[in-house]
Amino acid sequence: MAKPLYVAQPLLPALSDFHTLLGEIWHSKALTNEGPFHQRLEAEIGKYLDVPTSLLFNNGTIALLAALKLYDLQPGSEVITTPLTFAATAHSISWNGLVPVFVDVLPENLTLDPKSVEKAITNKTSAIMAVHVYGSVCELEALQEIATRNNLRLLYDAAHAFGVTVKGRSIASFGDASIFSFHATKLFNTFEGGLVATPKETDKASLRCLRNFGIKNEEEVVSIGINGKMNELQAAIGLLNLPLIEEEKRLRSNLRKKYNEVLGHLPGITIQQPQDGVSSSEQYYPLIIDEGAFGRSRDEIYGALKEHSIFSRKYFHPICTDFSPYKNWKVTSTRPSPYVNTVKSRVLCLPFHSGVLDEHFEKISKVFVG
Ligand code: T4K
Repeated sequence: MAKPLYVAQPLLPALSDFHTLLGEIWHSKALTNEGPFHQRLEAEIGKYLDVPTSLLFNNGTIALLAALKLYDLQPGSEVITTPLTFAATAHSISWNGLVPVFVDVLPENLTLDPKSVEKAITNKTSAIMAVHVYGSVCELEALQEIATRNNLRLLYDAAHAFGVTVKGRSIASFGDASIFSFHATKLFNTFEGGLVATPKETDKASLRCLRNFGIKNEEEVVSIGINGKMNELQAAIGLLNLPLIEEEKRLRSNLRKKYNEVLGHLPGITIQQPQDGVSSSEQYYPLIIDEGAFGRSRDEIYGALKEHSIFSRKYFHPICTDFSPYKNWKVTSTRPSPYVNTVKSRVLCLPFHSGVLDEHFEKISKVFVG
């Protein structure tokens, strides 16, 4: 049996470098609560993302929870989001006592469809939570215009979009807040980790407080916070991984070109399209497989790859409205039938990382072109 190839492979620093930092942790005995590595990593990422507020969290889901909490949205109010995402997006809304309202995605880039968003707005809507799914950037201007006109908060789940720029501007500077994930499967990982970035310096104190149980000082607890702190082991990995991501991105970008050359012209296969002025996050390599035009279904390709021990993933199928907590909830769309219900059985993410070797690439190509 061949060694398995997975959809993701975590970036890891040299073990000896990690040992050195472990030695410093053992020496200082600072394990958590904004220790020295945490402070250094937070400062470095703040610079990298080029935003005034950029706070580390222990994972992306807690970062989502805290970001939503920041705005004191009316309990029970509605937050418009996409069903084509990881469960954490919808769950973070529900855990805040808010109601996720699902709307359709655009066929061009699978992000939230602004016209469907508009259609879903009611007098109970308090926010929009859009997702830069697979690193494809949402319709930033249209969503901001809708949010401003309707007095709604606009948050971006940017778990797949770390380091993306739009015409030179950091993705983290759009909307009210952007949330990143530094999970093991992400381009930049801290084993588990996350971050909330906002374009406002004034958010920093409240978010910091929310991250630390709502504690303002030794005698005052001023908000219903959570334990969202990243520990020193995670921060040490982050400090060592951050300088490695440009090389990993370069290798992934080469792999993307190779995949595109083989798959980009096949009838019935749609590859992720570059967006004007947008730098790639190099997070995922999603495909849309139209069985009618290609001759084989997404599930057949998934199975054929598996026979070679190549584990692609059907992210994000099932979609949120297939999960039991949101089962059969409505998906608002301007189309007669939501596009998301068609595309969910067509999307497939291929292994996309520097561990995909020529021999893997040959096998994957053969599965598609025979
Ligand atoms: N918003 C969005 C849009 C997200 O996609 C996510 C997370 C979040 C929010 C929440 O952020 P976090 O709270 O997770 O920071 C994975 C990840 O667990 C999850 O972080 C990610 N999105 C989601 C898309 O994928 P699974 O269930 O697919 O992971 P798993 O364990 O099957 O991993 C996939 C493959 O990666 C494995 O087959 C092998 C490889 N792998 C994985 C891990 C965990 C490794 O080689 N080493 C590892 O340690 O969810």
